Amino acid sequence: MTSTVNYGDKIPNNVDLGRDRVLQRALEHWQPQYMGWWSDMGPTESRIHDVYLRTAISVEPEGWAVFDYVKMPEYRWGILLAPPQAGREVNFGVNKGRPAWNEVPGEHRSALRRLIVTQGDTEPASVEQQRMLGMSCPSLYDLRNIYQVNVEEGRHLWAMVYLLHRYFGRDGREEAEALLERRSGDEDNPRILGAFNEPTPDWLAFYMFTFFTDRDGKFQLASLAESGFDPLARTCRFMLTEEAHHMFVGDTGAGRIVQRTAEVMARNRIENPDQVRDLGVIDLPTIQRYLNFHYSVTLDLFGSDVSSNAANFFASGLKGRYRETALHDDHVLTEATYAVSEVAGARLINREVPALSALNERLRDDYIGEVQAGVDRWNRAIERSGLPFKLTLPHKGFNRAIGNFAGHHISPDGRVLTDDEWNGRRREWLPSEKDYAFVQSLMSGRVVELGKFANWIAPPRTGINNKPIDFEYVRFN
Ligand code: BYC
Repeated sequence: MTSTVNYGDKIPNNVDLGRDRVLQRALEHWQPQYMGWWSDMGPTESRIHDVYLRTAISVEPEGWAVFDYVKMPEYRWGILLAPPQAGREVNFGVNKGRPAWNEVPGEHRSALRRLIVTQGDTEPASVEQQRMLGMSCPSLYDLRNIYQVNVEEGRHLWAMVYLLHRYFGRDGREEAEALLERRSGDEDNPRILGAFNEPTPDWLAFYMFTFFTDRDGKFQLASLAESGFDPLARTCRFMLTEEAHHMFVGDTGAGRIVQRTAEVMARNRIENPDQVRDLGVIDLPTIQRYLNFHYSVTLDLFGSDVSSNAANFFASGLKGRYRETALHDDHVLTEATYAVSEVAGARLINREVPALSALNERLRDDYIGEVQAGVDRWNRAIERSGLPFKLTLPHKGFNRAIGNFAGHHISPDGRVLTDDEWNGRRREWLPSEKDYAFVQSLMSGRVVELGKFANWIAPPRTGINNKPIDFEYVRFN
């Protein structure tokens, strides 16, 4: 394993792929299928654009990327693992203290494969969800960013497919093929997790998705980066370095929309959403409804509050907690408890359960802390404009389909509602067809003049890789 990536090979890699001819041939067989999937399901009408993209050339924390114009189908999707750490051990669960595994432990094979497949499935799903958005981009800068996110999600699929091919033999190869066959939103063969079957119909949805849902990616990858199965840990460690940019895109993208709306409202001294819409920007209540939707479907991605799967993943050393090794406890958790919320009649109550069974909930709580900080940043833009509006995260039971709140209606402020109360008010809280139609009416074509931005979004503070904001980030040829 080297830190520099071998770009001489058909499949760029730092895992010495050429030494294992059988594996190399299997992956080279999968490669054209992947290219077929990219051609069918990747960004529309983008084949001949030259896009100013970063490509990983090493896995060192400093200077791992080069920036250059690339046609996306020619992007060098590679297999990149962070360097091994000498003497690494399993750091949690019943196997704590044993050497980390470099091969799949037989008794954990199917659980591990399930985790890798679930992670892998989200990557192509997000590309499918976003494939139409290039046609309505608000600027060349934003277009380049979505394409960067898309090619890197493709690389993350490669990362999981490498693990499946290298460590799981024939069923791993079958799973790798199935990853290219499922389709986001398909009735017969959908993606595995709920949020990845929801449409991403416009750029506000895209930015909310990259802010909320990519951040689930961060927390899940960080937990898998603690895995006692070392190849998975090393793969996820490098994926996390790429993921940071995706969340930056969401955080700043949604932030720029909020900023633009707040500026227009303040300048024109208006607060009524209809008047705000008339000025061609997205009113704050609509932004709040999008936030409510993306936050709640993303909370579902953490799984059930009380989960024997999660307990098994942890006890067997396959999936840790967020920043497991930095936590100060026994890392075994057989004695500890954790509070989970549940619905008891018309009330919400807290119940202490064994901490091992509540690991999904704990990860969800860690995640909530971080998204709150992002929403606070957006609110500062509203405050700066002197407006009395505040974006808020709804209660974590709001609009949930997985876990203790599934089957109940919880208001954004955390009250248990009857069906009638919910049906009477859900349009206030979740985007309606009308909201989507309005947002999409603002995004009917793409804005591609150098340095120009659509009316509904503020320009970014700086460009990419120290380039100016009016740089030609995409050439259409
Ligand atoms: N929708 O005990 P349960 C990312 C299933 S995002 C549908 O509740 P468990 C990215 C569950 O699969 C990060 N089904 O949960 C972001 C299980 O089914 P099986 C992706 C759901 O197993 C943006 C059953 O319900 N990575 O990277 O403890 C762009 C009972 O399971 C859902 C991972 O998720 C749902 N929301 O935990 C691009 C990490 N939730 O197995 C990329 C790997 C649960 O009985 N996955 N179910 O058929 C995991 O760690 C776990 O599978 C989960 C679920 C946390 C997802």
